[in-house]
Amino acid sequence: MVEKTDWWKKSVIYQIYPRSFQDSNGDGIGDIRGIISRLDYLSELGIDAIWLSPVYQSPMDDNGYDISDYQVIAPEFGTMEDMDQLIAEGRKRNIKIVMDLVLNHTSDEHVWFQEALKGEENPYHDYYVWAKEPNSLKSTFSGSAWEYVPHLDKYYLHQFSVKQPDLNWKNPSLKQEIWNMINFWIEKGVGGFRLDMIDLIGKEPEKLITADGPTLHFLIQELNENTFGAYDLVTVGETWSANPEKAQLYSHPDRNELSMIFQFEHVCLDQEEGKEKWDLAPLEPARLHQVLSKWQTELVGKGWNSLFWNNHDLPRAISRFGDDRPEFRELSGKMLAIYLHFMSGTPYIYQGEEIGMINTPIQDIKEADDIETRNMYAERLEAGYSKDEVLVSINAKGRDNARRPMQWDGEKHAGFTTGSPWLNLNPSYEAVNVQTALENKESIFYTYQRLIQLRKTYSCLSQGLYQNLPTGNPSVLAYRKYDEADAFVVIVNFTAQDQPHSADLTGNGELFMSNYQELSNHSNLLRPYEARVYKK
Ligand code: TEU
Ligand code: CA
Repeated sequence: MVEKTDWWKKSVIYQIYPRSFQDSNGDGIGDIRGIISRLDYLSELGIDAIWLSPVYQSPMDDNGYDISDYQVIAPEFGTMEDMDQLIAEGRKRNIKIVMDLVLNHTSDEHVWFQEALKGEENPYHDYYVWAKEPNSLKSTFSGSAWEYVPHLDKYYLHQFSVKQPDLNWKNPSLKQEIWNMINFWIEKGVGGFRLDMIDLIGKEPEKLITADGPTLHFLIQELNENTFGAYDLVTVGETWSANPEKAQLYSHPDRNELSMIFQFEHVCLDQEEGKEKWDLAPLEPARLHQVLSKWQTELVGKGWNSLFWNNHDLPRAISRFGDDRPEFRELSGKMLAIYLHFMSGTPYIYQGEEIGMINTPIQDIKEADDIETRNMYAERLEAGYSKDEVLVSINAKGRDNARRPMQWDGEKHAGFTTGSPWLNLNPSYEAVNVQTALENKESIFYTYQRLIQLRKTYSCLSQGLYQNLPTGNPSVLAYRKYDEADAFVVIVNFTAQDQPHSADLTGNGELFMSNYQELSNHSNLLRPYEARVYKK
């Protein structure tokens, strides 16, 4: 048993979507050698680990979240030697590589599923979930969660695309093969794992149970015991169904399950209650603050938070929570960073968030790549929605918004590729790119760089206590963060207008950080998207 240092409690983790980060061979698709070429940039930003979205062999039906071989690198991303070099080059820069594990399902092109199709007597048949008749379970990617196989006269379960058959975690041989695969990656020297849709592996579909099945935590403890539990690794579970009570079950250190989870309550507030993310509703800043405050107070000493605005499935934070008009893009981007990064937990930065990349509206579904978007579009048109209505939803919440190639400089294709990019770039790249950001000391990049540095200087940021502060104005959000050594007050304006707030929130501290260069002499009025941090 290796000594646990909990290094990840003081770390900031950067997520890379490999297809869109940096192409190195001109085929228009990002790859591992491209990532290696950008490690010095990530080192300058100051991050401690990279969460690498899947790079395994895949038919790319869901851009790699449909794995056909967990121990082979997809040729469009490179080779296993490239992967070994990424781990080694990362280590030289104190950057760990956190692999993305998709354990709820495989690709239908995985050899296990190809064997399973051969018949019930095949030893791999019950690696998957079969039924004589479908029930009412729906796929996240539209339609039924059951697909009929004529020559077997039965259905298999797929909670995602038809090409992503669900694995059967009741099968001991399947579990052993998964454990062996994870240990293969641990032996390679990775820094940890992100576990895709891990709250689904205890599924009991015949009872219409998908998330939070009765065996879920037993399966995760068993997984921990047979793989990463003996090492000083970070593990983060993707759990859309989590609330703070469940989060304690996953992340309380005494339970030997995971380091932390991604909860998604704060990114489900700008949709109609009980409906889908596509059914848009205005976000109320006070509601967002109430949710994040709850997560800050209910895990203290009982588990660990992750902190994020973005990932490869979510729209760009500035477009969603801030304001992507040119006059407010940088201001609101810095405000969002400051508001989130003084909170307790492990922050995650999604590629391009640190330079303020924004959403990329489309005018026609032909411009969309993502299977979730394309399936929803067809389903909603079938249900009578107009094209315009559905495109409004896609432009607000579609996953392609996060997958537009990284903007490195103002040259052709923003330096992402010398070929033709697999997905068109956001047109803002001539002004919004890494090179411009590095040259401008007032850019969002340097706000993130400073916040990452502050996390290492003041343990109050990563694990101090949190106290919500009423401001007398629902558009002004504030909290106090403190420990025995330091105390900070963070106060932000979530709107494009001046906003007054109740006097003396600052506990007569000194102004420590702001997203405005010129200081205001109003102690109880915030300018548009103004963020201020006071320190006592
Ligand atoms: O995501 C699970 C998931 O449900 C979201 O992707 C979904 O798109 C939701 O509507 C949020 O936008 C994980 C991966 O992150 C995602 O990329 C995969 O497509 C999915 O699982 C299947 O592996
Ligand atoms: Ca490439």
